[in-house]
Amino acid sequence: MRIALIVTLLIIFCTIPIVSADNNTNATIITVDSTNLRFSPSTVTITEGETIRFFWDGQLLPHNAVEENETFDSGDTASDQDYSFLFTPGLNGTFDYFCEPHRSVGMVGQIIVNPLPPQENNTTEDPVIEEMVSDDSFMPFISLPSITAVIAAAVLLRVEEDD
Ligand SMILES: [Cu+2]
Repeated sequence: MRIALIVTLLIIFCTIPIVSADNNTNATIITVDSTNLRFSPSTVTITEGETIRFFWDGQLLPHNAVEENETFDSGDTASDQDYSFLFTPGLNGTFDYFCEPHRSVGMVGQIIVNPLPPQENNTTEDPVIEEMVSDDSFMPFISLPSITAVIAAAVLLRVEEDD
């Protein structure tokens, strides 16, 4: 029965969907380039519902990122920065931002936020919807046959041992 137990555990581990890390990798990162006085990339295009992450560390000069109309503001200048801003659905357009101490030397950037594509009834054109649908179908598709297989394997092994 030890083999059946190992097989069972392996199959259970293999069928656990790996989704936990996905949420944090969705952000578009803006950092500071090697000249120390430019955002990199200085222009990004995203879709509403996505996150921008201002991230840099160990910078020679302290920086921040402030939007022209105060849509976002990373706060005080810092050599180590990790500031995220979510463009919630409905918040779209062109957002110009700058680094306060270095704006005059051209440390500015632009974020273009496209509106979400129009939602049509029951179509899977939207990648977000497609992703959710495939996630939902993933579990029943994989787990039902595998559980059946595990039970079958356990029964077969037990029968063999009894012989
Ligand atoms: Cu700066």
